[in-house]
Amino acid sequence: MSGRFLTFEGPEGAGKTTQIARLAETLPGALLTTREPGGTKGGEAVRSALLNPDAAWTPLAEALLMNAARDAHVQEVILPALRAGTSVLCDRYADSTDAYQGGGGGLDQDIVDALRRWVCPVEPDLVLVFDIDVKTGLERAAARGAADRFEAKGLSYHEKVRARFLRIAQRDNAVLIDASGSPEAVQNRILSAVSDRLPDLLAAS
Ligand code: Z5A
Repeated sequence: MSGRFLTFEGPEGAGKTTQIARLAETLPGALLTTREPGGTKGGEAVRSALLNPDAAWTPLAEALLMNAARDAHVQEVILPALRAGTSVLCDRYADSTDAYQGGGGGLDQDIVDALRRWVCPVEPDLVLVFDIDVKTGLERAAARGAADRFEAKGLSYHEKVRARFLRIAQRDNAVLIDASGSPEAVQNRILSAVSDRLPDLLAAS
């Protein structure tokens, strides 16, 4: 596998989507940007079901659905791209299941870990974990329109999600990105982290 795999993680409204677009414009070489849940036709259908504010899913059902979508995404999109030498910038991946269903929803860690072993044959080269004060993130997301099912969960749920992301950021393949301040300031922090951890990606042609 020769492409690099970068994932963007963090709480709601942290600015991941904005920053993926900016990084994709900056990086040389073959690149694919994608997202979870989603990234395939089936995955996007699962996404609609999961975000529907009228639906009620338990944390276990959420984790199963997220991983059903992820399996298709990994097999149909991520692995073929990496094998072809294309780097992948992915808006959320398995660490979101850990943070939301595990941290926020209280799902047993053994289940989260087992699903990851079954569904994820590839782990990211770099996980950019965005960190933002929960209220600020939710305000940013709310400014865009009606709340989806995850945005509508309470403040304490989102605080637990953030706490789990802070733990994930301590892993060797992860780096914590302060997502406060202007989009330009956040972009500079990301470029600095990528240049530090994956200098070959910035040099690729
Ligand atoms: N989920 C899960 O539970 N388990 C899983 O395994 C996976 C996902 C894979 C996906 O919804 C939901 O699925 C997600 C977790 C769950 N829900 N939550 N919570 P989504 O894709 O709609 O949610 P999201 O990933 O959090 O996306 P988001 O709300 O769009 O946030 P974002 O991508 O981090 O932020 P953004 O779209 O770039 O920016 C949000 C707004 O803030 C927008 O108006 C921007 O213009 C603005 N913005 C961006 N940067 C800044 C700065 N620096 N300053 C001020 N304003 C800014």
